[in-house]
Amino acid sequence: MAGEVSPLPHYPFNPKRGMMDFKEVTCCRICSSNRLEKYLDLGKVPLANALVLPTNKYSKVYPLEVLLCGDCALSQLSIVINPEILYTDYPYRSSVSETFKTHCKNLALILKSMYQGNNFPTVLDIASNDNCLLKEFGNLGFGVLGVEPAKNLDMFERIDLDKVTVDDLIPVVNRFWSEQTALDMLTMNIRPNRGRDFITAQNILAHVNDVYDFLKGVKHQLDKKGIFVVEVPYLVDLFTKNQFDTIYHEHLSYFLFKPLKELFEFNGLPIFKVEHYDIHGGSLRLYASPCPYEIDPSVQRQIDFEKSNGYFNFETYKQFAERVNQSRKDLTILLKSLYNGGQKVMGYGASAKGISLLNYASMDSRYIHSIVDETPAKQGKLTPGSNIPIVDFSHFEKVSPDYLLLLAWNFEEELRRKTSHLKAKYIIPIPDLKVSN
Ligand code: DWN
Repeated sequence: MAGEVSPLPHYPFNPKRGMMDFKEVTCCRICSSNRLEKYLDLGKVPLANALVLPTNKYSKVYPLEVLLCGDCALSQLSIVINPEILYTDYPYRSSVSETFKTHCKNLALILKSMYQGNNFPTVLDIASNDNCLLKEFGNLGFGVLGVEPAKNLDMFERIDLDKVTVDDLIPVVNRFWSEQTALDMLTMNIRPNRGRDFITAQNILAHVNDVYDFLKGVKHQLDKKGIFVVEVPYLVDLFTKNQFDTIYHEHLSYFLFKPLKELFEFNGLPIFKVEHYDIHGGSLRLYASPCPYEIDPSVQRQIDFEKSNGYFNFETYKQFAERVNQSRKDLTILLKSLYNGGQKVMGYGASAKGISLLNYASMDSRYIHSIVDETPAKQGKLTPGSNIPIVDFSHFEKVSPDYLLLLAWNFEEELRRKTSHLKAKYIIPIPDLKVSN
């Protein structure tokens, strides 16, 4: 029933250490295998989005290790951080990036073209953040609803499941997505009679520990002919473009397509089409439905691609780990040499990946003067671990850096366009460290 139903799995209480804020992974979250083998260890680092105040620079650190399942080839972290800690006070805002907003507009147009009904289509967006995607659906006449757990996103009306007040703003159920949340929404009649035509989930599935519970929730809310559209970062891009900075505690899983196909089929949501997009460094978009839509050739093509490129061979993972360790050293050497040469370096984009990268390379405010980020919720705070000040755009003029380290390299074009008036050189850390004008 509605109310404060915690979606959290049990986090063992240890009286000597207080309530545990994480738990160990003992089996694969997709196939339950215990054949988990570590292939990457990035040490103990703080939570990437746990920004700190100048008055309290302490950041708790946690192990960051990636394990490969010997049965289904899912890559996954060795621990799960309590999601209440990660997402209740969440600084990330999707809409800061024009690139991502355009990506969302294109997705909404594609789904509108796929809709075959004869009235207004409805869409539920899971982890709707600041409604970056839902606004695009709303502009196209969709009936929209979000589900978002963060308590510090105050751009939209929230639905308190104890007293539903759906108004013409974008209504958002302020809860973690789970089967229980989906059932509570049914109890409160927050579901069109015929179920939702679309459910979207961008960059959330990799953050979820109990993916079976997540998909059961989708089944409760999706129409029998509805389409579930999921976007996830793709492990092949992570490896081929050396995007090791995207490995941090929010990302519990690093997906190949094959384990996802098996997971969705087991849960009665077979994937009938898969596409690749460059957004966020490289993502897969999956189209799934309980309805037996014709299976697009892209599905088998993706499986064949992963097999023929060695992603079911442990050697591939060992080679990636060697490349990561070299990349960390290269960045440290460059930033230290610039520091010793009296050069002033600023970061651009206090992204979770960028904060992680600086911690892997043990870089702090000695080497990086400050980081510009245009997310108001991040400004005035310090990066966890490295304790680098996060400042607003005006600081580029005030500081006049010699170098700009693009920590949001996935938006390189957008960042370059906005700073072309500066005289600084650019440091692009990923896929391979390079300095350019
Ligand atoms: O999966 C996730 C992705 C989708 O978003 C989450 N776990 C957390 C987050 O990861 P991230 O922080 O690495 O994402 P971004 O979108 O690469 O972060 C970009 C950062 O740069 C944001 O803090 C916004 C900032 N930014 C800016 O200040 N000016 C970005 C652009 C494009 C700009 O023009």
